[in-house]
Amino acid sequence: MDRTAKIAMLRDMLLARAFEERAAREYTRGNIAGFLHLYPGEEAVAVGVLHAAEPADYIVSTYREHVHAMVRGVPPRAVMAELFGRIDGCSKGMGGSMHLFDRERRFMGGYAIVGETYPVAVGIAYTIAMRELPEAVICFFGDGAVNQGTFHESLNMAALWRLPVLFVCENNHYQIGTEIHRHSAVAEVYKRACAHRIPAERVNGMDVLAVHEATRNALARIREGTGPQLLEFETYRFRGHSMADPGTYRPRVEVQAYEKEEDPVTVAIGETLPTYPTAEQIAAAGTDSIARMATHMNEGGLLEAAALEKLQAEIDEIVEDAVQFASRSPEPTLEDARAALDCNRGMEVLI
Ligand SMILES: Cc1ncc(C[n+]2csc(CCOP(=O)(O)OP(=O)(O)O)c2C)c(N)n1
Ligand SMILES: [Mg+2]
Repeated sequence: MDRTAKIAMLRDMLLARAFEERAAREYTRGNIAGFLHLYPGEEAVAVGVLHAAEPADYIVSTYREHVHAMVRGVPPRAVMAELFGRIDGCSKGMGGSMHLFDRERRFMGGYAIVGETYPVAVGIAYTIAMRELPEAVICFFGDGAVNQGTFHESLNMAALWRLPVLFVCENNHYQIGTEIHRHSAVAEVYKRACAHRIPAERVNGMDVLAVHEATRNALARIREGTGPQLLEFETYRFRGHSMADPGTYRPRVEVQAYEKEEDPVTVAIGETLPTYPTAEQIAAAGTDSIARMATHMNEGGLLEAAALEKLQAEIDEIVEDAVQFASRSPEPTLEDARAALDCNRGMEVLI
């Protein structure tokens, strides 16, 4: 992978972190209503996967999807305006945080129901297979979503019909407050795929280069016509499940160990954090996936510290601009809502 491609990935990870931390602030200021599920800590997964995808591929994601949408090319302005519930949002302000959508970029949603993404992905993949196109569907889901019936129904169909789906598990080890060993009899998600004869692999989701490499290989196999693949990325979210969640069920030493990639015992001995980490503490944390990539670039002579600072400053401006844009955008009217209800009139397809 060349320097430009690596810088593009690092840039998207920095944007992801800055955007989400700002969204948290706007939520506490009352500018964003409803649920808000943030992505800090997990950036390497969305960035590594989506940088390996082609523009013709389709993406189906969960309610923790702001970063997936932006990496796919949805402008930060359109994402922030959607979080604010404004007409210039990518779903015209009527979807909100959990329902981002952009047909042009083949970003087929944001879904709030756990386990909802699989059947949608399988449906799209079925159409691709019928048309014999060289496209694929990337279907994101969490570790908690693998216990839904739709997981097995969809994997079975996808395997049986050799559909071009890449199933991507973002295993952050928690289903809200329930740790994976308390919600799953088989805690290694990738092992479940063998029940449906789907090749699967577990990868370090904190290493963006490893995520990218695994995804590129899996997509290449899918395009050869071998049928679906599953990748499990082990990752961790630094914040609570949503903004409504103080995250008190996770031992502080565990959170800190993931952020700093430190030995939990050492962290426990020297435990210093008096409360759940703040955004500033998270940002100042040690070698998380972003710092890991930045170090890789720096040590490889690909990006100097000054260039990184400049990149960070550019990103801060983009995020500020997105917030200003969202603040200026009007709320949708009743007429807008009516027009949205009618948007598919005349496009019905009879089978
Ligand atoms: C069918 C259904 N049941 C319950 C919920 C409530 N719920 C929202 S998120 C969530 C946890 C899902 O955890 P996971 O799949 O691991 O994703 P993560 O939030 O960790 O990214 C639950 C149970 C829901 N949205 N849909
Ligand atoms: Mg989870």
